[in-house]
Amino acid sequence: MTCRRGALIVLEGVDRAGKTTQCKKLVEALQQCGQRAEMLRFPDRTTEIGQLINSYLEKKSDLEDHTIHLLFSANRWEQVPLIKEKLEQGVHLIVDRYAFSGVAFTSAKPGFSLDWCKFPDVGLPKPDLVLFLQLSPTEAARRGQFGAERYENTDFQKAVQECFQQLMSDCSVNWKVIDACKSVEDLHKEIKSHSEAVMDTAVCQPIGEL
Ligand code: DGP
Ligand code: NA
Ligand code: NA
Repeated sequence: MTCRRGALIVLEGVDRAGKTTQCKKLVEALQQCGQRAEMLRFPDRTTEIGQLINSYLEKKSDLEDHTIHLLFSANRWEQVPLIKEKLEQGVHLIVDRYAFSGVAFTSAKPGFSLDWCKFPDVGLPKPDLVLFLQLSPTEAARRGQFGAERYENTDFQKAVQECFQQLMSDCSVNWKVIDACKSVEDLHKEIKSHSEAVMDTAVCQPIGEL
């Protein structure tokens, strides 16, 4: 069918929910079924903007909170031509974090409204599906120590989780909440079946905008 574009599927969640592992497994599984699928991740630390973000996350530099928010958004915008090109070629894109992390992580800081945080990402390609890997703070703690990067502490992650909850009340986004406590394989099966469902339907419609 000539109308078929690729699906844009995003995995979101607090740190250590297993997003990266699941993105990789989904891409592999789709490829094994003969589909064209590729993984993207945000922040993309390889670009010039990504290197500024990386240095901020590793606490090698300090940036003002609005400034870093806009850099994270710019880091998504700089990939938009590639995202559109791939989708139009029929490649499914599986994305490790997107604008929702952008909004949740900044609005968890004091003095930032959800609306202000959302604005820079308005107009980005809209995902056909956003899978939210839900992880309780207790289960997160069981997964061991946080690393040394900025944001990797329990109190901040709780605030981020609350911001994600607010974002999930937006019905214009196709959210699916998944219990990330499950085994890697069970989680994978659930994610794959939700993904296949949107690949069968959403991809005959034009790419939307956030
Ligand atoms: P990761 O490479 O997936 O471990 O993500 C790096 C960290 O950056 C993680 O703590 C989440 C946070 N993060 C991801 N995207 C954004 C964003 O757009 N804005 C802000 N403020 N933080 C983000
Ligand atoms: Na991290
Ligand atoms: Na990750």
